[in-house]
Amino acid sequence: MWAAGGRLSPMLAAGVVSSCVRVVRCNRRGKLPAGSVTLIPRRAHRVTQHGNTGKLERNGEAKKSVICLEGNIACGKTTCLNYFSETSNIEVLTEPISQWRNVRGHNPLGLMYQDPERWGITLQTYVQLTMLDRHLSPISAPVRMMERSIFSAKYIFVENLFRSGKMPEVDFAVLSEWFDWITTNIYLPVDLIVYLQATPEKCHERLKQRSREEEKVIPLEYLESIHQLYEDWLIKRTSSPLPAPVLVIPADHDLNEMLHQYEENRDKILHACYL
Ligand code: TTP
Ligand code: MG
Repeated sequence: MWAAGGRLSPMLAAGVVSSCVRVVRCNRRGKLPAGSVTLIPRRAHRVTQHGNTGKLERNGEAKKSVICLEGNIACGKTTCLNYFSETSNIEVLTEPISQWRNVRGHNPLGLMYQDPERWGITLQTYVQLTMLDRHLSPISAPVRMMERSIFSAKYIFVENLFRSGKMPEVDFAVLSEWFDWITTNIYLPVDLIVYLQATPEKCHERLKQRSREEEKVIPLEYLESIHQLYEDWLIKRTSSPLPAPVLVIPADHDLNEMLHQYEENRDKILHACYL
């Protein structure tokens, strides 16, 4: 499932220089600390090579399952996460969107929607960092459910900006280099992808209802492109590699029916984690 890495220096492989590996941590309010990085205590999160893949991973943690919740903008990911957050033994991680709207007083999300050619790289670089931070943060329950992943940020949003001619080739190349380095050298396990499959029309309707300021400029065509990329990735499987098996849940239904579906799929979701 994962490409073998094996690019570590002998010293890193032996864990000798593990204290040099820094991981940016969120503070309690979920914000990246301004101007600083925190060194994860060596004993708690020593970085070693993963036995099968040769990638960097934290050790000292029992095997935990990671589920990534995927789907178009406003398809209902947060609602689904909120539902499962009431289940014991599941840790829920919502998307770091507040960080994308406010990094040291700047709003890269808003800037990107105003001028994607200029600010797409800025937003997507920061999305990639914050998603990596999410993937690497210590897991506090046997099962983690997280909103999106570093994979969809790249395979869907970066890809969409590039394909639609809104991201210069050089920006795409630099982001791709970063992404490839991260996924080659760092072990980011995902056990299951839950795909909330909604029509672009339904997402557009929900988007207008919730009325997030930055998103008021999003036309239906944008959601159609994102939808197509998701379908190619998770259903047709013709585009980017899949990091995990996929469970598809139709997501056009009203809230009550969606909650019912989540309940019906509860075992599949939890069981699939132990595959
Ligand atoms: P979503 O990840 O779709 O989150 P959401 O809360 O809107 O979805 P849901 O209602 O299903 O919970 O997107 C948040 C915003 O961030 C949206 O405007 C799309 C944008 N975005 C990017 O521009 N680039 C990215 O890489 C990602 C992940 C999101
Ligand atoms: Mg959300």
